[in-house]
Amino acid sequence: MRTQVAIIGAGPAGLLLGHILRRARIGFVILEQRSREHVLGRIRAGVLEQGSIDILRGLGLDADLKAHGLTHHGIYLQYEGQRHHIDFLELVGRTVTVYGQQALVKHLLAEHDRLGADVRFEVDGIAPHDIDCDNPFVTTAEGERIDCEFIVGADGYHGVCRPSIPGVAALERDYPYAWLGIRAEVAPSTDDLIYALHPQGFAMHSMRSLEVSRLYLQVDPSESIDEWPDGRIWEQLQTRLGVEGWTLREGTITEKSITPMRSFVASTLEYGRLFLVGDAGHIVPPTGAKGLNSAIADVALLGRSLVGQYGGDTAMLARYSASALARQWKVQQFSQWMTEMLHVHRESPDEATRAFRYRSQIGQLEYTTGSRHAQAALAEQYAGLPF
Ligand code: FAS
Ligand code: PHB
Repeated sequence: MRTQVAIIGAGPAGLLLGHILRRARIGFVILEQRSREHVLGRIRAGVLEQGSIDILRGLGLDADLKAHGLTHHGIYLQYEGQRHHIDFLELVGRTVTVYGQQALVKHLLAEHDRLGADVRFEVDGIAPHDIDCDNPFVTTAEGERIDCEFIVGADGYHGVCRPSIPGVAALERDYPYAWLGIRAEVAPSTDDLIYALHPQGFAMHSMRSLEVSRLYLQVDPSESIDEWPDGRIWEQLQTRLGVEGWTLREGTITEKSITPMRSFVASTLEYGRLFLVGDAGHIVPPTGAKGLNSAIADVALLGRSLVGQYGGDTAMLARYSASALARQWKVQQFSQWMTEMLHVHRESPDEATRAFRYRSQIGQLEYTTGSRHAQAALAEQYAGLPF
């Protein structure tokens, strides 16, 4: 088989890139190792920046988003029993939209199906070859060979593409905590998302619709979900999110899982005719709601660059990795800042250090919620830097 672009991975990055290429009449195939059901079943990100929505709207892919997305004007920062609203619309004139990654992937895939795209699931042993030549190709465990002109690694952190880049390095750090996330069949108890620092740990109240809540608790990375029966989860959420005069409604938990936290950036997002997008190239802790949005930003840039390349303008593609990484490091520092400000740091060896760290975080939150300049800086980054 021959195509122009072979996309490895059918997550949001791979599926969105396929839509951009189709509009420019550039041939592509999407190769996914997991089943369609697995890809559609993953519950992950929940917030889209305005820039991401503009990309989807420009591609005519926002029908479901318009019907089910929830526009939010800001977030709440909570500490020491106080809840402060950061009003993005008032501060920087932008909003964010709560819209689950699961719904986005479902819509992107349904559109590919409707338009007859070549998206293949349960493809084993996918391997890129000759990525530093003009005619790279991909092989599969079943012995198929797909000749192409470009290969795009949209295969996530554990994918096969990044390791195919000779000498690629990783700048990364782990965090001494993880997130326990639940999906509950209960109406949200808040209008905007609540990010709370509490002595017992971080907690967040998000949502997926006006009937479904999404909530998170900071836990130790070594903990197992079996140690967290539903009653203990709700008890901790009540403790960490509770403020006077407010009630957290509880409901049936339909999904719960623990996700470790890391920050990771590859030293390059390209090698020869192989390009990386999304989690294949970088990972952020979810505190800043940047993982999915960074993937969309990469795809918007690479998509435009490939369209330019086929139109004779080679300059954008030549700059793709440098441009995408420059934006990504701004996102990395924001995600790290939000994460370290809002989580309890138990890794410090002695109580005095832990107490100092916690009290300085309260100072950070008091400054941020008390300064219009600090709030505007948070709003500008949370609502999304320009693509
Ligand atoms: P993805 O990982 O989504 O997709 C990669 C695809 O490639 C997968 O379908 C995988 O099966 C496939 N693949 C892998 N190896 C392959 C191979 N060798 N051959 C073929 N296919 C291969 N972000 C937020 O903003 N907020 C959150 O709350 C949040 N929560 C998260 C929770 C979890 C458990 C995880 C893992 C991530 C979370 N993220 C969150 C980040 C997440 O949303 C990612 O940023 C987003 O999925 C990135 O999309 P992709 O780059 O497409 O990668
Ligand atoms: C979510 O709704 O899943 C979500 C929202 C904001 C975050 C992380 C996750 O920062």
